[in-house]
Amino acid sequence: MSNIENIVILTGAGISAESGIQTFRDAGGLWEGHRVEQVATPEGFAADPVLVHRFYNLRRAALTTVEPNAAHIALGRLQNVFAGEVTLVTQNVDDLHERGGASRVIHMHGELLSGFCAACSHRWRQAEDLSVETVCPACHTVGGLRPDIVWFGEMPYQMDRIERALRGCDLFVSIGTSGAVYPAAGFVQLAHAYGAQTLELNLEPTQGSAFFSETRNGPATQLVPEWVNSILS
Ligand code: BJW
Repeated sequence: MSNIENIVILTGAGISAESGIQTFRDAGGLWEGHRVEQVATPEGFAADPVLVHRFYNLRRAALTTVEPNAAHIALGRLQNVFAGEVTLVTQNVDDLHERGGASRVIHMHGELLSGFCAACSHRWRQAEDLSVETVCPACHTVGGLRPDIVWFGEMPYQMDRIERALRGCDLFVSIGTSGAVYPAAGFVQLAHAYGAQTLELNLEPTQGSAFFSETRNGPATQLVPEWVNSILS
């Protein structure tokens, strides 16, 4: 893979699986016993904000029990050492890329460690539990706060920036994502249409595998460091 200057990397739940965070599709459609519609839609939050806050509070607290793995660390190293540009886009809401050394991460589906005020659109770092009684640190509204997570039916973050990066990349790499959720699932076709090489690194074939020019199957902690070494050698 010579003459590569601009790389876009998309990661999904599979990259954090070996750190001990359960992937979505492997959870059998239930997250901690809840249906997706209950905990990952604006309608579910409106119907039962106490339950949804409890669900995300548990997942936020669980971040303190997990560590970045060799795949996160390899991507952090790539972003810091590679002579060209590495745009790292993740669908994950954990902070393992940052703790693995990555300095510029686009969290297109939001972050567990962020709070969002629906009343004034203020965002802030939120390491503690949120509740229906939490007060917005900016506008002091009570009850308008929500986890800073992109739920189904909502627009993912930084789509303009991601599309610009896809348009200008020579190589698009998808790591540990099933390709079941859009718009991320469509990035490979966009990158291909703009002339990029495309590579999928995943435990097993996915429904999007046919769109990639090359697919490698295996655990991320093995495939990602191998691939990063080949790029940096
Ligand atoms: C390993 C491994 C190891 C395991 N090593 N690999 C009909 C058709 C098309 C689209 C739609 C439709 N109906 C509705 C839509 C749109 C909808 C959508 O895509 N729905 C699908 C279900 C069909 N999308 C949206 O609503 C999005 N917004 C939107 O489209 O806005 C309009 C728009 C239009 C045009 C442009 C832009 C926007 C918003 C999507 C929000 C997704 N949110 C979630 C939940 C976040 C909350 C939370 O975390 O609690 O984000 S859903 C969930 O899925 C989460 C993930 O980020 C996302 C992707 O999952 P991911 O990461 O791929 O995980 P898995 O579990 O699916 O896969 C893991 C993979 O890893 C597997 O392949 C394993 O094999 C592999 N693996 N161990 C390597 N060790």
